[in-house]
Amino acid sequence: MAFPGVFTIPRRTVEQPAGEAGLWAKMFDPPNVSPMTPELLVPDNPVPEVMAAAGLAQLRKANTVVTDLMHGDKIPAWDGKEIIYFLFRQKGNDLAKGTFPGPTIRIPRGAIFHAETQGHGPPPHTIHWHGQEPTPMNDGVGHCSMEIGRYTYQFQPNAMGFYFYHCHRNTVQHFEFGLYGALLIDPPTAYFASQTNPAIPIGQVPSPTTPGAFEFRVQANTTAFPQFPGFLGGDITTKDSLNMTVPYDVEALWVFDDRDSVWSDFAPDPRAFFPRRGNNPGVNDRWAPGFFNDFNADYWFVTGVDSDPSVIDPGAVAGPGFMGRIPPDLLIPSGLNSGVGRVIGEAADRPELQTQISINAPVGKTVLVRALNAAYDNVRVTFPFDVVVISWDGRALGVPPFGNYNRPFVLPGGVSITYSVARRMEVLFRTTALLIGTQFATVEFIRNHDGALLHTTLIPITVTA
Ligand SMILES: [Cu+2]
Repeated sequence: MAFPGVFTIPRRTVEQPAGEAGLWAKMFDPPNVSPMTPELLVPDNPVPEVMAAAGLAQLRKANTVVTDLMHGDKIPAWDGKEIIYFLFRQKGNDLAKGTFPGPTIRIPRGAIFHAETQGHGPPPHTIHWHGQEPTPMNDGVGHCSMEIGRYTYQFQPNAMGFYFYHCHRNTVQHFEFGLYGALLIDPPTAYFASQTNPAIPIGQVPSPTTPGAFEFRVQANTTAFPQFPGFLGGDITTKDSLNMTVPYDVEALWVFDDRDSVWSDFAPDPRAFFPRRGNNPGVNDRWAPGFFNDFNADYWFVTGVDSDPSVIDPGAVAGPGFMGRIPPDLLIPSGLNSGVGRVIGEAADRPELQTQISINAPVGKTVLVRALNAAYDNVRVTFPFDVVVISWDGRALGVPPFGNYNRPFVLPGGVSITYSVARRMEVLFRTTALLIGTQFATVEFIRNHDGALLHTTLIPITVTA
């Protein structure tokens, strides 16, 4: 399809210095200085009585991450193909070049959060905190906030939930190249547990039902689903309350992604084909099909792990038409499961406290699956048994202040749910003896413009006696 070209946007591609030519296409009006960080708020906990009780009233920087925004790192895919990534590298991250996806950041609701960032431009980068409500300068939207150099983002999350952070400069490319990570807003008392006992993982809260115990809790209204023990209902309008939360035993993070290796191949030298026609880049050029204006996924991932089709079909090659599978028993290392502080001490060696990708749980556990679509295309997710959808797009269903307008629901086994890029879904299920064995959740990647099924990946769910 040809566009008439009458609706051009008056913008320019900026020439770059020798040696940086064409670094990452579409770099309009790049900044050359970093803005001053506005007046810093103390990264502190808004529950002073809790802090005082813990002897932590003077604690500082507890809710701060230090992160680099990297670009140009190569990671081989399942068949050895080297794909270029943009990556977050957090201080304390064992992997020197950063990780794909970025480390999960957990923040207690209401805590003032700081991200001390350093860009390594060009190209410029930002961090957008999707689903949060920072001030405009801290919102991380390209041209409207920090883009380059050093900057300290700060915000105070007001609602528990499942969010994510990503670069919002040249978003389609930078997000697509992997510059994103999960952002979990835990119950407000999560801070108390992790700061009073380093053996307690970030995110756990003092149990409201079992004195002296600590547990993970997620906001959910499971009034209609008594299979999940420990639910605390009631009025959640009271700040810092654990009402309308339920404990979970196992946490899994599924991040669906796809890559077009042609985009990767041309990223370092987009001028090899840009512009194809015209003489005024960004104004009268006509992009040739098959490059940055035309996304054709040929590699697929779940939480950074290859959906490897060769384990099913040894003759598989990269591209649509093959089914892949991720390995069983995959854990996200604890060091990447908390951007705010680390799981240290004995907790770091306890796999049951770490976030899973493929699921492995004994009978009698509550399993929470957080599933983000970070792919360019839509995904269609199907569980092999009934699950309860407790949140959509990051916020719990059926809880105040909008609980009258929605509610959690059962997604029956074998029935699929489809969602588009940036959307999140959280489900709960309880492991019973009927589920013993290994089953698979299926995730189908659906091409946006025509609904074609491009790739199916299988995620193992193992339940043991
Ligand atoms: Cu970026």
